[in-house]
Amino acid sequence: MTINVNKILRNNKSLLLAYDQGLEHGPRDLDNKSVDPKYIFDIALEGMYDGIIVQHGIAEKYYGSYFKEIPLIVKLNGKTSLTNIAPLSRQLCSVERAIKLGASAVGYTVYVGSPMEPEILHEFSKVVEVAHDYGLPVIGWMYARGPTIKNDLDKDILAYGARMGLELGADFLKLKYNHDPESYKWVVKCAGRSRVLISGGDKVEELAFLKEAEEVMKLGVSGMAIGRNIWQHEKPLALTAALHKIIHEGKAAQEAIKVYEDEAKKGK
Ligand code: FBP
Repeated sequence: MTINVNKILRNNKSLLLAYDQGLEHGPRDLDNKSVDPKYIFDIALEGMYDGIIVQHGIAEKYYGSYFKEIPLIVKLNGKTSLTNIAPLSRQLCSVERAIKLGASAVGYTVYVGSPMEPEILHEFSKVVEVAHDYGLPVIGWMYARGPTIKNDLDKDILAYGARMGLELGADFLKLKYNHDPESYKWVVKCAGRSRVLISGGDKVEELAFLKEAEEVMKLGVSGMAIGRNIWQHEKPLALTAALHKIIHEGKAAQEAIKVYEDEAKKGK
């Protein structure tokens, strides 16, 4: 079985732009610019992202103009932040529909430790089976959440999530970073041949963000899948150029910040 992971990799590394927060968090994450999906697709195109992650509805209405120009990753499940039920994100789009929309990969959130875990693992395994039948890679958002999870950044919990993803067949694992490089090496090791992509989180200051990118790349991860830190930034393309330096060219954050400053001066 050949899985076309290279569609969202460049030289074995990947920088993906996530834009499913409108569903997951609601419009509170968005402003007058980022509320328009076209603004995000343009960042992905001009910023030469290795893929853009959206829900099926956004893909259907906006991806047409960018078809084949940016690899599309359709997030198959999702939920809002309005309910207070056990962590569960049901599948809302089939693999077949994602393929019709032009997807190069599909994504699915697994709530590691949720009371609904049996259903989640069952659904995720089906997604992997169907996607792999079509040669489509699967990205598992392995996010620990539920009453037994005291700290979702605990190294053993992160490592468990990474291992679950490997065992269940995910090709990429979108994992949070705990800012502890020593312990994170074990997390990456537990992921085995599933490639680790680091999640972004709330927007932070540029240099801190670039230093984090440099730190994680040294730990053997394959890249980052981020959203708010880019499209909430006033110079998203300048920051993207700096990130490419680190992720695709292996440069240090200090060098990348100069790229950011130069590009920002040009108004990008
Ligand atoms: P950010 O870089 O903006 O954090 O996006 C990454 C992401 O995984 C999104 O794909 C998703 O919408 C969001 O984070 C979910 O975050 P959480 O479940 O932690 O609120």
